[in-house]
Amino acid sequence: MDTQNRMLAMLLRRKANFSLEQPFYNAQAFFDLDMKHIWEKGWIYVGLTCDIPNSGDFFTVDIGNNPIIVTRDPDGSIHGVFNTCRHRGSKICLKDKGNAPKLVCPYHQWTYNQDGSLIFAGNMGPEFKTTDYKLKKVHLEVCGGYIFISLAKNPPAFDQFRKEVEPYLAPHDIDNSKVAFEQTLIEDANWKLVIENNRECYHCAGSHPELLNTLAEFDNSDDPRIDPKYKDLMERKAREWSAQGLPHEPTPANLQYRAVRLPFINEADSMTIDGTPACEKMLGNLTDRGLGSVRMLHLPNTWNHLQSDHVLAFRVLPLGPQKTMVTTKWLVHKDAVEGVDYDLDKLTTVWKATNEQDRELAENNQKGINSMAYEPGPYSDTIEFGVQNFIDWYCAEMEARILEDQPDMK
Ligand code: 3BY
Ligand code: FES
Ligand code: FE
Repeated sequence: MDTQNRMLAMLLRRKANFSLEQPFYNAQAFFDLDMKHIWEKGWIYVGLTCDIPNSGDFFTVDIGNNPIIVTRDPDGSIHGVFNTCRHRGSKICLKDKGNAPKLVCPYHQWTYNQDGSLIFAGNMGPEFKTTDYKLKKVHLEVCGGYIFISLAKNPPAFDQFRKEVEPYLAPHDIDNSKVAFEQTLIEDANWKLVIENNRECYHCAGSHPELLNTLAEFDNSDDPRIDPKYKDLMERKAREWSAQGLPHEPTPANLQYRAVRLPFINEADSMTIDGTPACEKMLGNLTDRGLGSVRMLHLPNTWNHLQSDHVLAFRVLPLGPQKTMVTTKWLVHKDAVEGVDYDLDKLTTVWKATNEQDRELAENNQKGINSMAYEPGPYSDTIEFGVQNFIDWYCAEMEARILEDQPDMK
């Protein structure tokens, strides 16, 4: 049986609300199918508009074997192109980020504009037409400062996500923010274990003392653990936020994405050790410090906390069946000055600690799953519904796309 059929059989016999069978988490062949059906077809969060504020700024990102360049052109537009030269295929940009007035291939110096048009190719003869050799473009969309790309020929719709989620992001004005700090962790765990771990706070009490100074463990008003004190706080904050025109109710039920604004506990304004703001200058035109955070999720690869003084943006990229890159960015207002308006230690302590703790949890999860003793185990209905939602989304995507690929199986 080929791998697609093997995976399909496992998807069809899957026990609802149980973790997946072992190969989903550790086999190269299943990882290759994830790359093909999820990562090369859907919308993937790659970076932020404030990563490339100026003309000629670029960053690069690899979606599996596909190196990509995201650039800003002199008109201010953002483009995504494959980082593969149209001459003999060399990778063009070798740096993670930078500024370059033109994209020059290091091999034979074919030279491209930010939008991928070829403007110079030496010694190619009189018949050669530069217009025949543009860099291949990827689909690119921006929502509230978040840049998403799709490598698909015909990507899924993006508009509904933008329409529902942008109003939650807009007040935090990511366009006018800057990256104060960036951290990349390479975790020895399958990307789905990294996301599963993020989708529940069952593990928070046991592992995240710093985070739990401020974060409410629940992100849903019908969570049975919610105490009356937090319910009152939610109601009071909801009134305040509505009065300011800030959306806060959860976006309509949808397995792939979600936005909601929720208050912090302990009167906290920001996810710092003591709950006081990490940055004196607030984002955008915000004036109220007590905005809790907008929790924004877009599967397969980003979750976020947008607060009054800083934004935390997380990006997950798969490197191998048991290797995942997790990049965290801490954003503050672009005019905030380090050492005056914010202190890097204060800004980053909580999530540096949390990320380390989560890395260890995901890696331990992977090690246990690799054992011959592993078998799928049950998710809690009351406290791991976020994991159930993610796994349901993943399984539905994989099933649909395998069937699309093999129409005779329908
Ligand atoms: O992203 C968060 O804030 C938390 C951490 C653990 C669960 N998740 C909802
Ligand atoms: Fe790029 Fe030759 S491969 S110029
Ligand atoms: Fe965690």
